[in-house]
Amino acid sequence: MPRCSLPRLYPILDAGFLLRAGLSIEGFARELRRAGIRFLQYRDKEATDEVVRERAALLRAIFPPSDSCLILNDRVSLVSAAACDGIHVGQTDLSPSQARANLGPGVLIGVSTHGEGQLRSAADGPADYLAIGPVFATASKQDPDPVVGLEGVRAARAMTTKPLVAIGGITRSNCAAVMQAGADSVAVISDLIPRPGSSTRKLVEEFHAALSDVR
Ligand code: TZP
Ligand code: MG
Repeated sequence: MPRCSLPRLYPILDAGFLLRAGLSIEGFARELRRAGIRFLQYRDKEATDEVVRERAALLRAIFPPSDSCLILNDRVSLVSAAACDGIHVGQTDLSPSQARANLGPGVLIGVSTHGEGQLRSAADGPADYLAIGPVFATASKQDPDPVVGLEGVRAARAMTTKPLVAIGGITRSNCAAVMQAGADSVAVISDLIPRPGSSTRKLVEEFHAALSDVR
């Protein structure tokens, strides 16, 4: 059994997104930690395996296994070397079954799905949580699938009892509606990025306030 359980707010640190915005990976990670985050996905589409290992080591130092969970995106082969607690795979990565076979029972496995067919097959597999999205339009993913809307979240909820993560265009304003539609957790990239007048810490607090009213 994986030791990590899913929080309501599931931040994703997207290295490419941060660097394009002129922000430091370390600075953003430290700010998330100061805001109380203890469960983080590290997503890095463009970096080499070597750079991913280095950045994962930095994140692991900020989010140590003693109190935090670090989930790696895509790269099943790096989970052990990067000392991560889990892996998040997409439809074009290794399957959850292959990931489970390679990584064993203690590693948390999440899988992205983009509609009913994908969700149904993932629901029968060994993933610990299922992600559904994009719920709303997103600029954070290249070539995103069509949006599934709140209706897609409701349909996904009806198809599985596994923990359900909603992703794509989720903000402080719409996260409560997404949870009410049946999500257990909301995964967020852009609405946690600091901007003039709002630090990541404040954004996390606002998410928590919005999520505390739900169910
Ligand atoms: N998968 C589906 S949408 C998405 C991913 C990785 C991007 C989510 O980013 P944002 O900025 O929270 O919309
Ligand atoms: Mg992927």
